[in-house]
Amino acid sequence: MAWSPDKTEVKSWNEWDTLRHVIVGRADDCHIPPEEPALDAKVPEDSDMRGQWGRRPQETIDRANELLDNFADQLRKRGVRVDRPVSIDHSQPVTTPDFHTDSQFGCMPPRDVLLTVGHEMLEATMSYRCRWFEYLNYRPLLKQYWEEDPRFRHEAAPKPRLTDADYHPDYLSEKIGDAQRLEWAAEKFFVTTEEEPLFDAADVLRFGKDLVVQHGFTTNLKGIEWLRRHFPDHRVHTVNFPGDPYPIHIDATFTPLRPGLIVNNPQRRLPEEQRGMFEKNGWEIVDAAQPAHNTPPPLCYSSTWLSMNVLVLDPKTVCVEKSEVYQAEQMDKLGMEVVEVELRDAYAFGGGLHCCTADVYRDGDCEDYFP
Ligand code: ABU
Repeated sequence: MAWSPDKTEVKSWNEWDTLRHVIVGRADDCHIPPEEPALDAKVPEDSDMRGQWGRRPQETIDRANELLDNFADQLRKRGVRVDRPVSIDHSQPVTTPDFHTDSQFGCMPPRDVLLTVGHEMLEATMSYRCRWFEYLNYRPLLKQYWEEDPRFRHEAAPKPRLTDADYHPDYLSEKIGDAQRLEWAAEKFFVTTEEEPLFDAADVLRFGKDLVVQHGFTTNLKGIEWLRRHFPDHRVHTVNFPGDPYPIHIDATFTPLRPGLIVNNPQRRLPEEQRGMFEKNGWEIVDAAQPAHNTPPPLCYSSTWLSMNVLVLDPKTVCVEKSEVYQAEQMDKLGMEVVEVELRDAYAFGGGLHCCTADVYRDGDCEDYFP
């Protein structure tokens, strides 16, 4: 049955079928959390964020919200239904029997927390202590979907304990250097240990029957095994991108645009031995264009490669950040219609156009693209 804006239905099997319903995050009450092992390992060593924490300046929150609201309106004008999270109080500390942190993070990148696979939305375990309760920002929406869609499966992965045993102490040093980080990445030695299953939803890409999952800082092998057991009708593939000294989240690294076409970060190429399933099935993997910026904006966790963190609206249309002119030009050459969206001043709140959204409904069914 065709999608109707008057009826709530959760369904999305891949990253590119026509998008009908989406969640767009908010910058409300976003905090820079205090130091903690998994977060510190991701903050670049020369970053302006080192050593400071607290609520983000109000003018930056207002500006990010203005951009996120405009993006939501742009999507609505194109006929997409847009929902927004309800911010909890992120200044509240989190104390469990196993850890304490003095503040939380925010509700800007829903893609990190929520994984939609078919009729299911799965709350990820997360691996940062400051993000342990982040799912609560989305609970009012998930409650509504559950009440309105009888087929909707609301699932939550087991909450991790996040004791010190979850983190390799080698990553706690302030100065590690990129050479050492790259050596560790090549050895698949990341900040998170194999103490318990850990994953962020943004480490997972959906290709119908296949889920492609990055093993890195935020997702460990037990997390991938957990996903494999949780989705027994899927094939779950582990991938690595050894060129990335700070490997979190696959969506500024490997971006499928439509069946048969992926753009790959040229500094984080998929190793030859992991390309088999794509090559055998005639998929093209092309190098992404260079970012338009040499540095991320102030107080930003992410790299300049948010340039390729795009949101595909359908197999011929893609949202690209407005200042990312080289990425837009490449998308055009690849036959995509480009929708420009201004978002750079919201990057610091947790990412780009893919990060700041989570799929609720896309047309299409669960296809096998890699038979
Ligand atoms: N959340 C995506 C960030 C990835 C990157 O910093 O390149």
